[in-house]
Amino acid sequence: MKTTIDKAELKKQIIYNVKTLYRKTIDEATPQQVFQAVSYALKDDIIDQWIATHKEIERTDAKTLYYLSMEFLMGRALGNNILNLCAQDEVKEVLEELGFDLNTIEDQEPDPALGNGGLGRLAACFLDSLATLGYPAYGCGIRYKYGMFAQKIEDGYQREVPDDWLRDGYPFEIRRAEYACEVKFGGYVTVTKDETGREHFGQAGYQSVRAVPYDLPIVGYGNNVVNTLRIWDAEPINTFNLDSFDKGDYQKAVEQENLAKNIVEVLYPNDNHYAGKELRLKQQYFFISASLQTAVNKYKKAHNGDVTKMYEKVAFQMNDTHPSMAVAELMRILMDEENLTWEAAWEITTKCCAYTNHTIMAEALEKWPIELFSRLLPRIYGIVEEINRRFVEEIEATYPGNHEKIAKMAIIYDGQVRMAHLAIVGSYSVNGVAKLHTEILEKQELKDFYQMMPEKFNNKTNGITQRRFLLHANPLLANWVTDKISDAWITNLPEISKLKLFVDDPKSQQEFMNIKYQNKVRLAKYIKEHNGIDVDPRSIFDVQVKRLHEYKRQLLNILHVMYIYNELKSHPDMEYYPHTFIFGAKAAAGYRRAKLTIKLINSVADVINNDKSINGKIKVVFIENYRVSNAEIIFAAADVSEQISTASKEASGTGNMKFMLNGAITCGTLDGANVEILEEVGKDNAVIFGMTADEVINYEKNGGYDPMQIFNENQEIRQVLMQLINGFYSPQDPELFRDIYNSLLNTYSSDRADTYFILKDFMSYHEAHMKINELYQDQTRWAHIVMMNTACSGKFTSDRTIQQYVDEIWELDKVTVEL
Ligand code: CJB
Repeated sequence: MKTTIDKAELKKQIIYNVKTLYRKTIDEATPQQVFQAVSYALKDDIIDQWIATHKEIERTDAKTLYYLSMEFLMGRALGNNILNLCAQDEVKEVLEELGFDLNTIEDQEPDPALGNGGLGRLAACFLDSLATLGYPAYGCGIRYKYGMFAQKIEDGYQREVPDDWLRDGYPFEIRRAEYACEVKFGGYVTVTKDETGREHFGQAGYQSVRAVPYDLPIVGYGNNVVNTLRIWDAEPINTFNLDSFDKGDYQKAVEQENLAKNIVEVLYPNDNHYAGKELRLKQQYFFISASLQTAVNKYKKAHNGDVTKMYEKVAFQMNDTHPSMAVAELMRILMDEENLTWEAAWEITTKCCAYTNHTIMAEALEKWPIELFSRLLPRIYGIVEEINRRFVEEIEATYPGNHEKIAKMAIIYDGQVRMAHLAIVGSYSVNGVAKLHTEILEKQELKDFYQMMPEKFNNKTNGITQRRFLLHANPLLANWVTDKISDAWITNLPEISKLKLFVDDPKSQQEFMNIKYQNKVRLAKYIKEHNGIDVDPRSIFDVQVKRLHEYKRQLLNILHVMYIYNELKSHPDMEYYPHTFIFGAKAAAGYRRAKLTIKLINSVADVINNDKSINGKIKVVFIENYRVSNAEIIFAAADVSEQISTASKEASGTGNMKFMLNGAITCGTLDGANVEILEEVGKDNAVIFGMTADEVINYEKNGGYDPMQIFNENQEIRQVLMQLINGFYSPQDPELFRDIYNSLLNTYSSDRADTYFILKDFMSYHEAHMKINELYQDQTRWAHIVMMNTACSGKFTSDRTIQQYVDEIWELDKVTVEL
């Protein structure tokens, strides 16, 4: 792929940028300053493509997607932009000529972490695929001043540190003040009648903020297409003035100033968890109102002010229920501002909006109290009430006399607004994110909706972008793959199946394993620098990196490490290949048990890593501050991918796909997309254990199971559990892990004992590990397995996912951009 970047021009530009930004010559510049200078230089080129893309979209009046999401977990942009501009060699050489190393410069960039985990990272992968496939799209989100907190580990505990990602200025963003708009909160609804008797609604006595967009370029791979991630900042509507003091508005002016300051201050660090905070509701409405107002205005400008056919050119995808306010806000804009009737507005809304469900975890379901919702958003609440009234009528018409249906399906019920129901009713498409997940939605969680409106439901199995997670993350393997089968995989991942030709070829196996080894050396070096722990790159790197959540069962993993350690202690000659167990996870700041699990992992690491008697056969490492940038190093180095959620709980998972692509074997349950990974790679090339989703759901219906029986019957498991409360891993405070012990065994707490079936799956998990231990020692077999994983990962590109969304939901028009 040819780049548009000219080396001589780039070099001149970098030197010039260093001069004008920092009043320095290039040899005086710090790496951070060079990072900024290079980024600005590239942005200059990107902007030409950006302008050209938008001209082309306007010229062809192409249908455009607005991907509405509270989270975009972008990760660093510089390296990715360089790759997608196909300018890797040029930039590297120019920097070398100037005396800098590209990797060091890339490392200067903070990780823009405007997201928590899978949901936010999926949004980022989708943007990459949309641009690469040439589909017009905006990501719409919030420019949080502080993104996902940085994690420090102190004395084994997590401490949260603010992520000040904007401190040095972010070179890729552009403030677009001309698109600023007003967003209103509170006050009351006004109604006036016109001469025909028709009612017109408005809002008075409100507070408002000025929403100001910042645009970030999303560069497609080698195709000159540049889309936009538009994130909204909040500013006070009027600059604070003493004038208002005289008018007695002083209090209001202060409040509006504070509202603006607070709204975008920080990303809520909850993953798969609804906390019901007022400020969060404000954030939701803030970015939705701003995004929709601009989308409608843009459409009107191109269509003589007539919005009636907007659905032909615009699609709004709601990334989970967080943006589901969009349904009511679009109705408000169309009725109150565009003067459409309810019916006309409803037709447009329900042909524009689509909803993706990402979880069945009950605790993640958004249900806002009416009191809060109606006080903060009186007009929006009124609209939701009317949507609900009409929907309940429909339920009654479909199921006459069936009050249970109304109780189960109404949008407003029991003093609460159920956001998922609003999203479903207001959308023309409802999708899950993996086959199993969609099935569970249809048969269990959303069964009533599926029965009443089956045509809305569909599956879109998640995917990941191979450009960040192989091309950028693992250059050694990426080059090797290209040497073997050409670089077609970069934009057409299924091509990677051509590697199947090599999986039994000894020389190729050798090369592949050698690359894995070098990536393990790279990770070992990172661990040494960041954790001060020596790990042996010849050991099996067994990795679990993801958010910390009980359902993801990091606890199962660490309890099993404790189990193996006990075995090694009591049978020193036991046949066991050296293992390095690697964890990385952030816990939500208020999630106590998750945080205690981090402490447990670190406590176990302390004891085991310092026990000379086991000859280094086990090492345990907790990688601090797991995030997109170090994830890239970790995936490339993994031998074993731990995907061990309680079956039915993980909607899809996407880390599982990143490991697979990089040549790791999945040790997993039949959950989420693991099921499809198994389908692709075959049962000989994955290790599956544990209960099935059906079994879990059945147990749940019948009140669980009795973990005490396992505790009583299995001496080894009992020993592990006792070590949680006898000070084995916490001599200063033997009671430290009591809560974890209780969660597994005691029923007196509000939860069921062992809610996530850790003990129930324990021995099956152990067998899976023993199997892996055996497989690894047959290096020919192992090489075959991990190469098959890479070769069979074609399905899991987000390019495929996006193409399915386009074909089956959005119907976007492709654009081609010539410069
Ligand atoms: N997910 O990351 C989140 N946060 C939520 O609040 C709900 C779901 C995750 O979304 C991913 C993308 O669809 C899924 O792969 C993952 O299973 C799910 O937990």
